[in-house]
Amino acid sequence: MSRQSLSPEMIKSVKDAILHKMVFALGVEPRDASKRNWLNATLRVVRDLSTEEWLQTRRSQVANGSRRVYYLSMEFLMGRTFSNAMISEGVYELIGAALKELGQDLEDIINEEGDPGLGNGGLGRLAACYLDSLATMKIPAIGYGIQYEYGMFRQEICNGEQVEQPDEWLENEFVWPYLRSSKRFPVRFGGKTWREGKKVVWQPEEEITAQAHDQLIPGFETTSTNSLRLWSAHASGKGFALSEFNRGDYFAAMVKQNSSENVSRVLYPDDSTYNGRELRLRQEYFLCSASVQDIIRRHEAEFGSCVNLADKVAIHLNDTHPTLAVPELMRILIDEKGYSWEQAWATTSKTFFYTNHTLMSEALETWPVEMLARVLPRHLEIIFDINEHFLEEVRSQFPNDNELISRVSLIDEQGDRRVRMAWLAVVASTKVNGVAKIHSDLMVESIFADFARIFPNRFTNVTNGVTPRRWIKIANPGLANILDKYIGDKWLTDLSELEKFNDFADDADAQSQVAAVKFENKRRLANYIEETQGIILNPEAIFDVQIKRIHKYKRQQMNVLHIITLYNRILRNPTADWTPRVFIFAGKAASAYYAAKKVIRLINDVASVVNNDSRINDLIKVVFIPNYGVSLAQIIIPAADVSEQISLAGTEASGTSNMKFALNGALTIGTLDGANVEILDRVGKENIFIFGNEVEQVEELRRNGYSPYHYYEKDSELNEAISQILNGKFSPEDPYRYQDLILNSGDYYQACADYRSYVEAQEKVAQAYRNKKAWIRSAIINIANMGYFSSDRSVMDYANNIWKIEPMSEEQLKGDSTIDSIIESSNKLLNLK
Ligand code: 26V
Repeated sequence: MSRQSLSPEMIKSVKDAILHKMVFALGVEPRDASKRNWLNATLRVVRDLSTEEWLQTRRSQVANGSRRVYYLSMEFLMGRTFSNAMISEGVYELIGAALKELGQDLEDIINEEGDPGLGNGGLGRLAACYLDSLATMKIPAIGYGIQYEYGMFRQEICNGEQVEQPDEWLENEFVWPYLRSSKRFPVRFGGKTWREGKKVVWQPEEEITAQAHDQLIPGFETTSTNSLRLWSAHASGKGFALSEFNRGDYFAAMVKQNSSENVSRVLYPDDSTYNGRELRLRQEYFLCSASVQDIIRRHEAEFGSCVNLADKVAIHLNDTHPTLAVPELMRILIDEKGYSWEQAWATTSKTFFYTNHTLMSEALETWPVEMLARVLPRHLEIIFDINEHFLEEVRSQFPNDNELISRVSLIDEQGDRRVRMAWLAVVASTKVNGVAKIHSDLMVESIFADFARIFPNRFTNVTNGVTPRRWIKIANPGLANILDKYIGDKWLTDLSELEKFNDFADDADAQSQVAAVKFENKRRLANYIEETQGIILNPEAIFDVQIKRIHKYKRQQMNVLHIITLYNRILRNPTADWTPRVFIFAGKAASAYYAAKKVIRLINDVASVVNNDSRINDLIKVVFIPNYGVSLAQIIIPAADVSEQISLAGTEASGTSNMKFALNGALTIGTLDGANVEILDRVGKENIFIFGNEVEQVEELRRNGYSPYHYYEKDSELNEAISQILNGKFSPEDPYRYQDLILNSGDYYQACADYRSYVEAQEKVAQAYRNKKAWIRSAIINIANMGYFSSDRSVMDYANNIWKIEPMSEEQLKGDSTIDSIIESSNKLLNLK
């Protein structure tokens, strides 16, 4: 449905539809309905609008035999579905008008929806932006993931400390997905294998069932509608549980049932360190096995066999987490379809593609051989076979280089033997990419250097992007209206159109409107903070924001060192003409990441001293907003003046909030790391605050034996700030609280080395902010030059250069409307069951 003017008849028919759902889908009397009931009834109406288009999209994909991409990811951070679905269908105003006549406020209803936290951070949100863009760009795609019963924990702050609470998001009925009772697959574990002639037989010991839940992913202003299929784990009728039932031990059977269902119970809430736990291995295999079985089932229903699988199917691995899909596809082709090793490998290695999202060695997955042998014995054999074939190839390409062989072997033979999942993903994939230019370059110079010699054409870059629908249109409707007015509304599906906004950088009207919207967004955030935390903020102050997972490499602690320095300076000279500042933080720390949790506590300790010091006269406020997630980001980002992107150069693969902030007119203070480098290229150095050591300098310091004491002794303000932390100035009731935080832990991420240049960059920020016109001009230039960072551009890069998939045309999507062809393709679809 496209945007159209509202007639009383249309409003009436939507009202009727909502009331119909209220009564016949929810069984609720409209006069008794709660806000949640109104949300659910209305969401059902909007889903109906998308459902027709969804079925039509599938029908035309089948009719056209289109090549498709399957995006496998352990995480999807989708955010709320309701407003996104309304704007995609072009019915936002219509639904608002209908709800109003029903006595409901659209904003209130939108805010009723929960925010499923099925991911940790950047990698999961990127997957969600990509699904939105794939549908909008009309690329046939299905996302596959896990429907965790408990997503990312809910963060509470008690006495300044993070406390983790379970997020029971499924308790509030989530009406958006369709439960696909007929789409169930067995997933098997354990047992043993043996040879029967040429065939290998795997007799598993345990079986669980994967059940599909489908979410519609509507493209923006197109009928193209894709799916996200999430699996939940259930006890299978077969296996242990049943035999225990047969023996009459009901209790033992039910306990077993619970343990099967553990597989989709909870998201691993730690993206900082690989922890090698068996349950995670089982989760990863669960996703891979169910998804690969489903892909093959669909392909065979459409094409009769797997012979042309690699022509029609691209399977994308979102980091190494779903890499077991490789041996799973090999297993099915060889053991179940009777393919030879060579045929199976030819198909498999043309089907897979892999994106690397981190260079940090502690996050790279390796599974102990012993564990794989126990949990997935057949897959381990296949991995050994892949390794043997691969090493043979390497030996013929680089004879007599045994060091190379041991470095690239899929099995790390040092210590307990382990399978290197990133190596397996590289060996099995047609293309491997990093997520920003600098990251892709470092990737082939560091972790994959050997592989770049072996497979010189395999490695490439696709710089990340974000969806302008959620991150401008929904999060910042004020800015969206300004853009529509000055440059038309094509930017929504072609973000390069934003360039035209450059012409208005010096236009006084455009400047004042952008400034007014920013001010309004700051007021909205200030209200939220006052209501939830009772802290009153001055919306005239600089809103300086760092929101992301708490990690040492992201250096929230360096941000705090600057705040303390500013505090000391103001105390020394309270009557100088200071620029008032609000420092806003949000983000979760992994529950076992001791140092990250300490940083949260430090932020809150510093906040309580600074915020309550009357000598400071409200010139500085520090706020930690609890429970960061997608919906909070949608409120915070449009209100930011300054975007903190201060990771140590070479550590942040890309970052995506950096893009969202700049797109919403915040100026970046950042290092030459991740996508900051490409943001600088586009906005120009006058419109960004770059500081700190570059990658080469970081490496040189490491080589020469970096010591934070050197900087601590030389720089009196750094010395003062660190000493105050160490002496308990911010924790008088517990003066030793931060003894181990900065110096004693060795400052691996060189915050002390970059401190001085960071403080100087912050001085420039404060100075620049005083010239309101010049600041807004820079904000406009930031907005106007962010077109490149649309996830529409990213997914088209993937489609053109990596997957080689053509978008569908609007004609193809509409399909041949003669009834015969509808019946023919529907019949094909029915066979898909
Ligand atoms: C690792 C692990 C380790 C095992 C347990 C669970 C878990 C979950 C996630 C991860 C991967 C972390 C990698 C990651 O999130 N990378 C981020 O990817 C963003 C999208 O490409 C990018 O913008 C960020 O810079 C990068 O840190």
